[in-house]
Amino acid sequence: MLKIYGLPFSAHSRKVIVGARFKGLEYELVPTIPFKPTPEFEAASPLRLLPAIEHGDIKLADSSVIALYLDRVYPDTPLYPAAPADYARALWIEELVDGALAKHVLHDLLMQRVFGPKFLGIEPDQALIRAALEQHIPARLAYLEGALGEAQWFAGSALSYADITVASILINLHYAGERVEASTYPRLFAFIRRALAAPCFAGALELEAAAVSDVPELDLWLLQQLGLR
Ligand SMILES: N[C@@H](CCC(=O)N[C@@H](CS)C(=O)NCC(=O)O)C(=O)O
Repeated sequence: MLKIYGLPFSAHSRKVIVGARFKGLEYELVPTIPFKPTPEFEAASPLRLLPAIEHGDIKLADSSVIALYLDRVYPDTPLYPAAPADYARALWIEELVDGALAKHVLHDLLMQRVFGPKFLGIEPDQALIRAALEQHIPARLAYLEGALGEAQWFAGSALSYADITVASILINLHYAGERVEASTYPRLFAFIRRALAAPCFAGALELEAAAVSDVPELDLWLLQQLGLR
């Protein structure tokens, strides 16, 4: 069975969980706190980042690497498009989110506002929060809004890991107390709702809704909007 070291409300873990559900894989989620690593987790994720997997003899870290691996092992339920241009585009969207949006959502907002004060006793860095909200995040959201255009999905004509990646980080943006407003980002606003209605996402979010109760500081507006809370 696929073992996933992660947390339901970690954006990168969710990407792997949703992919596993799309593919109909049996999986075990091993709740893992990155700064309290177990030897098993660290053996799979030497950088101590969530998520990591064990699959038979294979141990792997990094959500994108895991996604590519699972898509090769289970090709009958593809989550990367076959056409080369669409495939490359899926990889690019993942890279953009992971390399240039995720850290601003996860570190500059969620860590400063919620996890740092709650678990590590740190004071929020207001300059970091301001730069994320005024510069980094709006620039990336505007890019994604344009990249989606009139399409339903980010890469090709079906749900792919690109969509799972974008939707997943946007969930965490909402957990941090921000909104993707229909007035500013109409396509992304509709996209989130379309993506989260997919059975693989809806099922994962139902389980996640139970886990987020442990962190009442998270803003659950989006889950409430979707009827999941
Ligand atoms: N590129 C990595 C990023 C993983 C990542 O940043 N994971 C976060 C949780 S969503 C984490 O483990 N953070 C803990 C830390 O930064 O110490 C991936 O795609 O898996």
